[in-house]
Amino acid sequence: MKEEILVYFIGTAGSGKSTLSSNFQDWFNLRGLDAIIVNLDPGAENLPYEPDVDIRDWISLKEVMENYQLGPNGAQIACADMIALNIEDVKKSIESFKSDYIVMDTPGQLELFVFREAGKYTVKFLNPERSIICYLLDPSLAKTPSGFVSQLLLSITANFRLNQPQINILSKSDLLSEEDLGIIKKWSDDPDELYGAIINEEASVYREMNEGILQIIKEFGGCTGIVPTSKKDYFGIDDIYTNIQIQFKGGEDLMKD
Ligand SMILES: Nc1nc2c(ncn2[C@@H]2O[C@H](COP(=O)(O)OP(=O)(O)OP(=O)(O)O)[C@@H](O)[C@H]2O)c(=O)[nH]1
Ligand SMILES: [Mg+2]
Repeated sequence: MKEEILVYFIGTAGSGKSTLSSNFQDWFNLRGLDAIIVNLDPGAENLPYEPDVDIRDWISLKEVMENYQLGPNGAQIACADMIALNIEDVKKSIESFKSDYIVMDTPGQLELFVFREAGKYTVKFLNPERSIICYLLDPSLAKTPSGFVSQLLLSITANFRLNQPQINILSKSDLLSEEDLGIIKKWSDDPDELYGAIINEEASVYREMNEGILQIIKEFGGCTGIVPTSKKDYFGIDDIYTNIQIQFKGGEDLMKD
């Protein structure tokens, strides 16, 4: 494979993966950089972009529902597993573009990609040396201390499963008030602030559990450096780009090539 970088957008359903994937590609193209988008969601109905490589060319959620007499959830699981069966063709198709950046838009339900073997297999098969995970935290789930911590734990789980460099992103940040955004930033900069907020929110019987969980978040860096993004004015995409450059190019800027 060419020395490309694969950027996987992962997050809970509706967290903004497809929109950010699309804006990410546009941002690159506006700067004269090359980026293609791969849609890995067999159940996607209305994508905000035209995929360059599309898993729906190989797998159809509707057909799987009909052929195997499955409901939508069972069919999603079967489809997620089928991605692994078609990954060789997907790889060939990606390679044919010879692109520098490959944006990977993953299925709506996080667990399909993170918990099932097919997701891990996909990352390993395509290019594990040149892959980075962008984990999207949904602001509607991250506004309370316990909601924020739950999102960080999911992010750490994704990191544990996929074992790739990872950036935490606070998507749709335009939906947060200045005050809420400030509070979330404070929590993400200082685990002790987060601990204080959690203790205030939850009954003290959970104190030990809270301490244990916060310790995990501290140890695995789950809290640090969350990048806010928004679909408005490509907000935050330059920060994602800088993080990726630091990871793979030691900070060297592709745009200066
Ligand atoms: N205000 C605002 N809305 C956003 C932003 N990004 C996405 N949305 C909206 O959030 C909804 C879900 O966005 P998607 O990009 O489809 O999210 P997704 O994670 O791909 O969703 P699934 O694949 O269905 O899980 C859509 O209505 C988007 O328009 C944002 O930055 N700001
Ligand atoms: Mg999507």
